[in-house]
Amino acid sequence: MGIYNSAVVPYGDGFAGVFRVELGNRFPHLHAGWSEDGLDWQIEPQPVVFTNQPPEIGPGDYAYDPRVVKIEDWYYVTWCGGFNGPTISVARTKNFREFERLDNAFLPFNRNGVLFPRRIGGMYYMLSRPSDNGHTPFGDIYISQSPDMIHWGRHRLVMRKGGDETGQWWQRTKIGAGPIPIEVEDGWLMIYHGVIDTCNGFVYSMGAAILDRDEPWRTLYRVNQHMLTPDMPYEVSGHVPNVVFPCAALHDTAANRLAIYYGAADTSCCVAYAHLDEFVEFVKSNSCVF
Ligand code: BMA
Repeated sequence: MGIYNSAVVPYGDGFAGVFRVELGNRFPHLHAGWSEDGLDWQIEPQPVVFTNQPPEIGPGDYAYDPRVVKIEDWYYVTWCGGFNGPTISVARTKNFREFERLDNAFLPFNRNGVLFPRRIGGMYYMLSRPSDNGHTPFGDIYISQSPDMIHWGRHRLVMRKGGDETGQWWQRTKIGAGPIPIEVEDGWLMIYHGVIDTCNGFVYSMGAAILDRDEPWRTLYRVNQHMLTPDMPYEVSGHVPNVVFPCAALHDTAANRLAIYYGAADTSCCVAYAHLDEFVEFVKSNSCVF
């Protein structure tokens, strides 16, 4: 059993979220959840039911690693859905009770679809990682644009995984966008996961980059070391050991606060706190762009 790799947003006087829930058969589903303080969550016992389910876009039940963002009047949910293999599925809701599916954003195979919180130059933007059908070494982050949340194109490469030539072993196997990017003074703060393959399997850590505000395929800064790596007992042991997987971040610029929600060891949901300005400054002053 596990509830992990989940996404939360401010909602009403409290918070709402979409959670990856796995029971004993380990088949992942999305469940809505509610919280007054962002820490103590009531998770709906039944998975999200969509108000529409066009057969052409694949079943909605296979679903994992959700991200949630409010853009204009809607909360959009993106997740890794089953469409003859994993790709990025999309739905929208106003109340976290009724979810309307939109078309899948991309062809299979793709993972880690992460929307920007506002249009840029009139277009919606989404980060993603085209991939293959399994957990093989493959994966750089791309960005795509859409005028309507349905048709995605103008694809650009944002960041490649690290390797010997960069000295960035912690992110040498694959990288994937995490929380919804946060608009800061220097551009878009993009928190992401980076993976290394070791003799004992993959290790998932967290890093961050700053993307250009108007041309977000341009990376201005990219941290040259992991900022969170499996260390605590609940990160190094669980269903899948050695995984920290950030999927959401709440921030309060005026109060200089950042709360990063991440999955630990494919088992539980955790929160890490930072001062937003120190976090950004760390990325800027320990940067290697490649
Ligand atoms: C990734 C995704 C994540 C998971 C991670 C580690 O490819 O499947 O959901 O947390 O592997 O198992």
